[in-house]
Amino acid sequence: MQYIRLLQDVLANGARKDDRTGTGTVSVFGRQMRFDLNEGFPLLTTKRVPFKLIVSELLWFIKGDSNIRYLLRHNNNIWNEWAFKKWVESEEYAGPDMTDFGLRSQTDEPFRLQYEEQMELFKRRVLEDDAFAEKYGELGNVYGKQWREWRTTRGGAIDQLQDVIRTVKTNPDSRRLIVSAWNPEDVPGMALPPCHTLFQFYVSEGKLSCQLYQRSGDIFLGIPFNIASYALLTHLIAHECGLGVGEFVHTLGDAHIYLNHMEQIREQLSREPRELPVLQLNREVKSIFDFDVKDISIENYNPHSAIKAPVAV
Ligand code: THF
Repeated sequence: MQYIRLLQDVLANGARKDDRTGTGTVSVFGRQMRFDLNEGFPLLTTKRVPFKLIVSELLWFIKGDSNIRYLLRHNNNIWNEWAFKKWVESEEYAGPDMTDFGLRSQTDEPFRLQYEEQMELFKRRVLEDDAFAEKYGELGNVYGKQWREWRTTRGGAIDQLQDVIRTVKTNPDSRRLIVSAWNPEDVPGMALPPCHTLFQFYVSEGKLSCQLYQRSGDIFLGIPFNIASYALLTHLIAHECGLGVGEFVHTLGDAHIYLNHMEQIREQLSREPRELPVLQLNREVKSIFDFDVKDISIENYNPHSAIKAPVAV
């Protein structure tokens, strides 16, 4: 319901705004959703959201990995475009011109076939060729790196995630339970500076809450993933720390609907939300760093059907 209200809000109050990707958006600034994690797991029911992809992406962040090879091994393709972009813009790439592949593949059918062929070749090479994967599967200092291995000016590294978990255990009343992915020194060299920039934990009456500040949110594709991902992270950390779960508070900066998602949004608005699913964790696993995709599942998830939409690159 909160998500549906956000959609209605943006349609009613949003302004036309152009963006980096050339797609165009309708956007509002500064919104907040709150999800009580005790009322069920916040996975959208007005369209099917691929929960497995959310799990493998989050475990990839938690491992501190920033190479798409891990995602590809889990049949997760949501970060491919970013690595592919670096590859086709490199000196070594000798295939057909892929300039603006994101936009062109939506309108130019012969180009789309070429693009898909090049993307398949790229994926296969990342999976099979170690040296290639190291060079072109790597997204750089994205979430995983900043969470687990923030580089300091003295040449060391900070494991923000490990530190925050330790502090939740030892000093739960702390008001400094923060992980920042926004590293101003790295931002100019990043393909995609972090959208979820900073999150904070809060412990009260034995329950762990989390608030995320997201600077930019793609409401149709990204936000459903982001809500579920941070809700899952909160559950995992609460589990390790022996706490219950409280709320996930989602604060948004530029919250936008891409113009080529409007039809999909209208379809979604015509649907009735259903009962929320329930998260199941393998209780045998104690540390969040030891979870595997098979240890995390969702039950009683009976959503409306999936709705396809192109991702803006
Ligand atoms: N770029 C844009 N334009 N939107 C985003 O949401 C976004 N992300 C990440 C990085 N750049 C972004 C990538 N996250 C999908 C979901 C999350 C993504 C990227 C893509 C997506 O296409 N989801 C489909 C299913 C995909 C599938 O089955 O393979 C869906 O229907 O949900 C924000 O973090």
